[in-house]
Formats: sequence, C-alpha cells, structure tokens
Amino acid sequence: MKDTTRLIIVSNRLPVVMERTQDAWRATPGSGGLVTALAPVLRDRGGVWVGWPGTVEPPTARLRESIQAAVRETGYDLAPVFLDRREKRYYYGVFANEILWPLFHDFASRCSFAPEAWDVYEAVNARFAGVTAALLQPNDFVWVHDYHLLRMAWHLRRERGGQPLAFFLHIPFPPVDLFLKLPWRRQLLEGLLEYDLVGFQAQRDRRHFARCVHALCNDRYRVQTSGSTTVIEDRELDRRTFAGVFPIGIDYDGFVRDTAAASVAQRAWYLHEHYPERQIVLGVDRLDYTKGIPEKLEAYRHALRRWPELAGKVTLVQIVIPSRWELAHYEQLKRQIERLVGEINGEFSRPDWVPVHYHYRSLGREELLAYYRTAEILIAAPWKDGMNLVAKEYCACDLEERGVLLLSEFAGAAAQLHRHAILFNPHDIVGMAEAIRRALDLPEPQRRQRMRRLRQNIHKQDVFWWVDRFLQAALQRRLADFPVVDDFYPGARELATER
Ligand code: GDG
Repeated sequence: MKDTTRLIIVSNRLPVVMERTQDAWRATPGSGGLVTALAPVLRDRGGVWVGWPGTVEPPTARLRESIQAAVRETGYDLAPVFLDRREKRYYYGVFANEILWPLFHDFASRCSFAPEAWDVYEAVNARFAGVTAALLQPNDFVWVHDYHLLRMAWHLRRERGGQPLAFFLHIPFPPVDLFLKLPWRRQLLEGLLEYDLVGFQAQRDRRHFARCVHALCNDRYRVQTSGSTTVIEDRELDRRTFAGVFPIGIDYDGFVRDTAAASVAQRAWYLHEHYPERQIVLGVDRLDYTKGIPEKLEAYRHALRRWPELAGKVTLVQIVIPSRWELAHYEQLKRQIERLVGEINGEFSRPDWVPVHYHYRSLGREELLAYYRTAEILIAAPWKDGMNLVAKEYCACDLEERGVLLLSEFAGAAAQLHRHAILFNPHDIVGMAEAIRRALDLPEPQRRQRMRRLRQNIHKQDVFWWVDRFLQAALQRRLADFPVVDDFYPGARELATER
C-alpha cells in the first residue's frame, strides 16, 4: 500500500461498544473475529473505522463526544453510523442475522424472508455509504467488511463514482441453488459487482460466487477464472470486478508474546494442576447453531460410552460465548447445549471427575490464552464457518507444541490446515468420536511434528500478511498479486492424512 493511501475500514460495528451508565457513556472494546483481526492493523497504520456504535439511543452531542474520547484509546479515528431501534431490528436482527447468516451457512430452513427487512437493509447500507462519502479524501482506500454491507458500494458509487472500493466476506458464500432462494438475489449480486475487488476466505466461496454471477447475471457480466482468481467483466460499463481468495490470519506474534507472559503461564499451570494426568479437550465457540456444539457434545458422549477406559482421563472444557441470545433460535440452542451437558455429566460423573466443564460467558484475554496454552486438544466442529480463528489462535498459543487440532472439514481453516490437523465431518457423530480418540492417542513425536507445521503455516500467513496481500491485490489488480490458494474438498481428507 502506498504511504499516502489512507485506509478506511467499514463494518457493521465499530471496534468499541458504547454503553450508557447512569449519567455518562462508557466505551468498551468490541469482541469477535473481525475486531481481533483488524484492530492491530489500523493501530499500526492509522486510518478511520466507520461503523455502528452498538446503541440505539439518539445521537446526542454527549454520545458523539464520548465516541471521540474513545479514539484516544483505539489509536485511530472512529466515524459512527447511528441506527434506531427499528433499523437495528430489521437491518441487523432480521436481514443480516435471520436471512443472510443462515442462508450463507447452508441453513436455508432457518431463514425468514420478511419483505419489510429489505427496505431497511437498503436504507442502512445507503446511510453507511453517506457517512463514508462525507469523510473521503482523494487518496483514501475504502475496505468494506461482511454480509451486513453487501449493498454499500452500490450506494457509494452514486455519491463517489471512481473511488477504489473493496469488500471482504468473512462468512462463506453459498452454492448457487441456495443463493437462488433469495428474493433479492439479483440486487445483492449487482451490489457486490460494484466493488473493484471482492475477497473470500476460501476457494469454495469464490467458486460459488462466480457460479452465481454466471447463473444470474450472464446477460451483462462475463465471468472468467484463472487459478484462484475470477475476473468479472461488466459489458455495459466496460469495468471489471476481481474476486480472489484471502484466508484471514491472526496476529500470531501478539498471541505468542501474550501467552508467554508469566501471568498466563501461572493460570495455565493452575488449570492443569486441577486435572493431573488428564487431557483437556477444549472448545471455544460463540453461541451459534453453525458452530456444531450439540454434535460435538454428542460425539464426546459417544466416545465415553464406547471406550469406558477414558473415564477420568479426559475432560471437555466447553466455553460458549453469549451471542445474539435475543433471537429465538439462539435461546433454544442454549437450552439444548445445557441439557446435553447435564445428561453427560449425570451419566458419567464420579466423585473425582466431571466429564464436561461448561462455561457460558466471555473470558478475559488472559484466561482465554491460559486455556489455549494448557489444553492438549482443541476441537472446532462448525457445520460451516468462514475461517474459524479460534483454531489458529489455539495453535499460536501452544508454545510447547504438544497439542492437537481437531477441525471440521467445513471450516474455511480446513483448506489451509488440513495436512496437519485431524479433520472430521461434523455431521458424523461416530466419525467425530473416533477422531477424538485418535487425537487422545496420538504419540508425542507426531503431535510435535504436526503442531510445528501448523504453527509455521499460521505464522507465515498471519493477519498482516492477509492485509498486505488484500491491499496489494486491490490496488494493483494484477493477477500476479493475488494469492494462489489450495483448492480443497472435504472428501480429500482421507488422502491428505496419509501424506
Ligand atoms: C467471523 C466468521 C471468521 C471468542 N470468545 C472470546 C474471545 N473470542 C474471540 C476469539 C476469536 C473470535 O472471538 C471468534 O472468531 P471466529 O473466527 O472463531 O468466529 P466468528 O466470531 O463467527 O467470526 C468466522 C471470522 O469472522 C474472521 O473472519 O473466521 O468464520 O464467522 O478471535 O479469540 N475473545 C476473548 N474472550 C472470549 O470469551 N477475549
């Protein structure tokens, strides 16, 4: 990226959440994959972050001042986009989280295609475009994130024609037969085609996108793929959109540094002291039906039933981070998880052993790192996931290189890590139980070898690599600047593990 280029990040949420205390506003740092990945980058480079501050209260002068005060903490500028209660409900609650989120994760039956949500989604995307247009300078580079803002470029183009605009989708892109169900399928694709670059997490997503454009917009757009990159030509306007694959990374060095701190080591030791001779299998997931938490518990139960000798030798620590709990599906999921944990502990507990330790809360960073550092195995079992940063963070924090990564074939991370993680199909309870058993029995030399390779890979393609590659591709738009990424189909795992 040229030194004169200012980076404008646009995402649904600002990296701080504004909360009202009795007589003042308080800014707390946001959580989730996007903030974890981008906050260090903006802090390093400087720039502006445009997003919703997390409150539906009217934008009083006091609230605006408190947001500006938070700039001192973040180290870069913040430009708030305010939403009212109704907008939050329809744009965020319904269109983003009850239409796009389930459909893009292959849960079409959970979609509620409420017609009124579309108008609000459009209006809010237009407002994001307006706030961004107002602060743009000629050398700015606008980088929009995620499924909440698929239509933003369409509006921004009408205010600021030629500005370079790029987009990254953090979640998967659905196959064409699912995408076709969307009542607004053509508008959403045309919105995306207003960006100069559209980035995806994995080849699977880029491929689905290219097929959707070909199937739905063939009259106007020509689709051509070369390696990991697709170029879509707009015949009417003589313009091109590039679609490339940029698997998101983590701040590897930051995780290693923080995990090496004495305070984390002490916490990790303390956690282990409580489980002598026991392997800890760790799960860290947001409360979400895409993360496969009930199936993970079922697989663990299956393993305990099938191999009674595991009693007392393994503990599953499942951390569930509260998320979107106000939506009905999430409340049901929470009850389902808690019932399963109760059943498993009821069936197997002994005076000296409880098989599942379940936490339903957010953890402080130090506590999270201590769990990562100490657990012998991490299991991430999503039915579908854009990437899954937890899997990468666990490897970075395994300083002793003795852990095992157990990973769903349907996480974007599997395309990158399949050679040295143990993969499983999260729909196959027996197969998942066998994968757990295999991980528990894996001899130390193999653990070390696999973990070293995983860590090398994650270190090399860290979040700074991700940003550099994305910006380089966006600004140069030469095929040579796009990463070439492995294509990966889940069935390939049998071959991969033999290598
Ligand atoms: C979306 C896509 C994609 C979690 N609990 C705590 C905590 N976290 C942090 C983790 C990690 C992040 O939140 C979760 O990231 P994931 O990637 O696992 O999942 P999503 O939130 O669904 O993220 C996903 C990602 O965007 C990035 O592109 O990988 O596929 O769905 O960073 O560390 N952090 C702290 N306490 C917690 O309790 N401090």
